[in-house]
Amino acid sequence: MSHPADLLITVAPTGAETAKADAPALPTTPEEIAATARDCEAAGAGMIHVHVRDHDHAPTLDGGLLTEWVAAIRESSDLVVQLSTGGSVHDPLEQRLKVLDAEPDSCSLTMGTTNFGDDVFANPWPFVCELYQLSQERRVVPEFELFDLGQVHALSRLLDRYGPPYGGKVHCDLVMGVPGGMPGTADALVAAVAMLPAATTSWGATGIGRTTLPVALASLSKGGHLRVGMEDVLTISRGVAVESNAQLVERAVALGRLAQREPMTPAGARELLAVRAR
Ligand code: KMH
Ligand code: ZN
Repeated sequence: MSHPADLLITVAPTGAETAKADAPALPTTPEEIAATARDCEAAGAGMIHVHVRDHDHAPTLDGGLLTEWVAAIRESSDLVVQLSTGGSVHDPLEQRLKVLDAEPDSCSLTMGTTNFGDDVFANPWPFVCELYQLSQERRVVPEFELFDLGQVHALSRLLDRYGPPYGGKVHCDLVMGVPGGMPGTADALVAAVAMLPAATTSWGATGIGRTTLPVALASLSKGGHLRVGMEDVLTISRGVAVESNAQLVERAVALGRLAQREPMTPAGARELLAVRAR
């Protein structure tokens, strides 16, 4: 029996937190990200959430490298390209606004400041408002990253004040299990989903580290989408390192099929999110 392709799987392959030396499978060059995009699309991903690395494998927001990575992904895959505007906890706000110059299809947009382990992931309200208006102006579809319930509520305020995003769809991603944010539990996910603005058209979730499976299963149970990838988890089971991002996508596809959900193609993802035609 076939089921409609109604599950968006987003792969977040790199992040800004893990060192290449600690996880050699982490894609940190244009060639590696291109191969990752190709393999993850073949495995069932529809969108890629991208943090760029420099020639020393360190996180960067360098405009030239961002443009190069976006082009490399578009050459090897049809994935919806979402650039991170979160960057690393050390990136200045002005530089994070410049990410949109690289003309991604989508950008992440975190709805508030969060303690992030021993660091602070800064997203002051004026910055959130400026980035949101910039995304509307540049016709880039935001994905609202929600690390706690206060941020879910802040999204309602943002939409009330500035209207709908470019394209008219409101897509949210619950980022759970960050030390400092909401826990990666089914109870927290249910509470967050209950508070999503009425204008929400789609949402997904990801659980960091050991919360990855509980959050994925809870998201599927509530009809949500999935984000997976080495930005969020580095082990496939206790003590066993992830071999590749595609391996995590394959597991997400298998979980989805148990819930009778089929992965969307990138074309399906473009329609779901109403990204600008290129
Ligand atoms: N690296 C984190 C500090 C995003 O991509 O927008 C922020 C983050 C969220 O990963
Ligand atoms: Zn990210």
